[in-house]
Amino acid sequence: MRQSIVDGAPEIASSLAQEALAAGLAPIDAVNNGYVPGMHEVGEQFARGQMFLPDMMASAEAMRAAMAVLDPELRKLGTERPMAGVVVLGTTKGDIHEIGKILVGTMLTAHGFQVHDLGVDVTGERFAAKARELKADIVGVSALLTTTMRNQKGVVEALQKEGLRGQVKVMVGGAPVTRRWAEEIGADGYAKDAVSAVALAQELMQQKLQETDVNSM
Ligand code: HCB
Repeated sequence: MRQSIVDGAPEIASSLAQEALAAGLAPIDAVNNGYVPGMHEVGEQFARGQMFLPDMMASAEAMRAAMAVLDPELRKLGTERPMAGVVVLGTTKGDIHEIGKILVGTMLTAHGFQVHDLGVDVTGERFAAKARELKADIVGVSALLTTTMRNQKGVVEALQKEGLRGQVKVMVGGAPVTRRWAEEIGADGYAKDAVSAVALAQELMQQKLQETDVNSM
C-alpha cells in the first residue's frame, strides 16, 4: 500500500484496498498503516528534491483511488449512531491540500457527526458564514503549508468578529500544525490525525455541553 502511493499507482492502490477489505482488515488501519506512510515518504522525497510536483500529484491520485474504495466502509458506522454534532470543515485560504481534511470528514461522519465540507482555499469569512447558517458546534480547519497556517488564525478571528466564538469550538490540524500553534492562535484543540480528530471533536462537544449547563444555572 505504502509503495503504491510512492509509485503514484492508482490501480494498484485501489486493488490493494479491495483485497484488504476482503481479508477483513479494518479500513482505518489500511489508511493509517498502509497509505498514509506512503504520503509521508512522498513528502520527504519531495523535500529532498528526489520527487517533483507531478510525482506528488500522481501520489495524491493513488491516495484518492484507495480512499474511493475505503471511504464507504469507513462511513457505514455513521448511519447507525445518534447525531453527535455539526462540524464545518475546510482547508485554509491559499491552500489546496485536501486529502487529510477529507479523511477527517469521513471519520467524523463515521462517528455520527454531521459534516459540511467547504473544500479548499476557504476564507475565514466563509467558515464563519457557514458556521452561522448551520449553527455549527465545531469548525475544523486544515493547513498543510507553513505559509497558510497563519490563515487558521484568520478563521478564529472571523468567528470572533461575527460574535460566534462563544458557540463554536475550533479545531486545527495539518502536517505543520502543532498543539502549541493551536494554543497560540486561540483554537480549542489540535489533532494529529483523523482518529484523534474524532476524539477531540467528542471532547469539545462535552465541553460545550458543560458550558451550556453552567450558563443555564
Ligand atoms: Co504539497 N506540500 N504542495 N501537494 N504535499 C507538502 C505539504 C510538503 C510538506 C512537501 C515537502 O516539501 N516536504 C510541502 C509544504 C512545505 C511547507 O510549507 N513547509 C508541500 C508543498 C511545498 C507544496 C507546493 C507549494 C508545491 C509547489 O507547487 N511547488 C504546492 C502548494 C499548493 C497549494 O496548496 N497552494 C503543493 C501541492 C500539492 C499537490 C496538489 C501535488 C498534492 C495535494 C493534492 C490534494 O490534496 N488533492 C500535495 C501533496 C499530496 C503533499 C504531501 C506529499 C502529502 C499531503 C497529504 O495528503 N498527506 C505533503 C507531504 C506531507 O504532508 N508530509 C506535501 C496525507 C494526509 C492523510 O495527511 O497531514 O494532510 P494530512 O492530514 C492528517 C492530519 O494532519 C490531520 O488529520 C489528517 C488525517 O490523518 N488533519 C486534521 C488534517 N487537517 C486537519 C484538520 C483538523 O481540524 C484536525 C486534524
